[in-house]
Amino acid sequence: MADAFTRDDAVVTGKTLAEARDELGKAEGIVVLTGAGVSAASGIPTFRDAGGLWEGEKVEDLATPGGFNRDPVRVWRWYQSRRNAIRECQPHDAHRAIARLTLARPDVTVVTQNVDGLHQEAIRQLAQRDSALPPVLELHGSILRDRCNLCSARDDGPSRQGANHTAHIEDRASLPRCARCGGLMRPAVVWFGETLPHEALDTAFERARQADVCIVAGTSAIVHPAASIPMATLETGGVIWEVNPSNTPLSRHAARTFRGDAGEVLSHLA
Ligand code: BV8
Ligand code: ZN
Repeated sequence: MADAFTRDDAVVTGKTLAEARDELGKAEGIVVLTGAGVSAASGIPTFRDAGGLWEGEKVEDLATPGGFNRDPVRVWRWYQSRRNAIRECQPHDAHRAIARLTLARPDVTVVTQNVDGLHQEAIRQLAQRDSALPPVLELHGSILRDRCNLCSARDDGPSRQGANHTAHIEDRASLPRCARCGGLMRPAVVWFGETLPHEALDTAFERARQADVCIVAGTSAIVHPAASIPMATLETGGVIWEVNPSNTPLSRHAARTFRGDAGEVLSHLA
């Protein structure tokens, strides 16, 4: 058992981890809601931390339909550089711990705001041969897939490689077009002001209402409706556990707070 590892204002000790693991063993229904912090160790920058993806950028230029309509070349180049970087990344301890948990327990639901596909990759890598893979609810879509901005036709491309628009996007002429309607293709992610995939969102809230524990790992918890999901667990008598080196708007609702790295903490919990 690891000794205490300290982060800033709080100490996560072996004792609290053992108690928490014990409580998790008794829990019925667990939801794990993740954000960019669980992929940080895989080398994918978060959005709002120092040096993050949005540093020096304006969100409305890069992650809104208006930004895309105004300058699709700029948006595509930003997403393409993220997609190319993500292709080189592997799941890390946090993804693996969550994969172990959901592979071991059918009552564990993985809900992510991340678009990097690393939870699914960790599950694929750890699952027994030809066993059914537990689903990951992707609330904000996937950067590895494209869809048509007009008719929503999808281009899933080979899974990890992502859609095949690897041709470098120089100008409007090189923008990927829909084979069906000729409209502009776009990354299959959810931008601000766009609704989330209904089925994933409804299932996430339903599982959260049924869960005894909602573990919230690696998210600043300011984007809604994702950040409201843990509250559904609280409102139906469950508890929230937060895994994050920093404070978030959910911290005051958390029954257990692990001020540490998601990989370290979750590896001890799962
Ligand atoms: C919606 C695109 C209905 C994909 C993203 C006014 C007008 C319109 C809408 C709104 C409005 N006011 C509010 C809204 C709702 C809006 C919203 O919530 N805005 C907020 C910012 C105020 N939400 C929406 O628009 C959503 N849609 O509501 O539809 C609707 C329709 C029409 C009109 C109104 C409503 C759509 C939300 C999805 C937006 N898309 N990105 C992409 O490019 O990736 S959101 C973006 O933020 C990312 O997708 C990411 O998933 C999300 C959350 O970020 P985090 O993952 O939390 O990352 P962050 O960097 O913030 O934090 C990292 C955390 O990790 C930190 O806490 C850090 O401490 C921690 N950490 C770091 N290292 C570690 C760690 N933790 C553990 N271990 C470590 N090692
Ligand atoms: Zn189309």
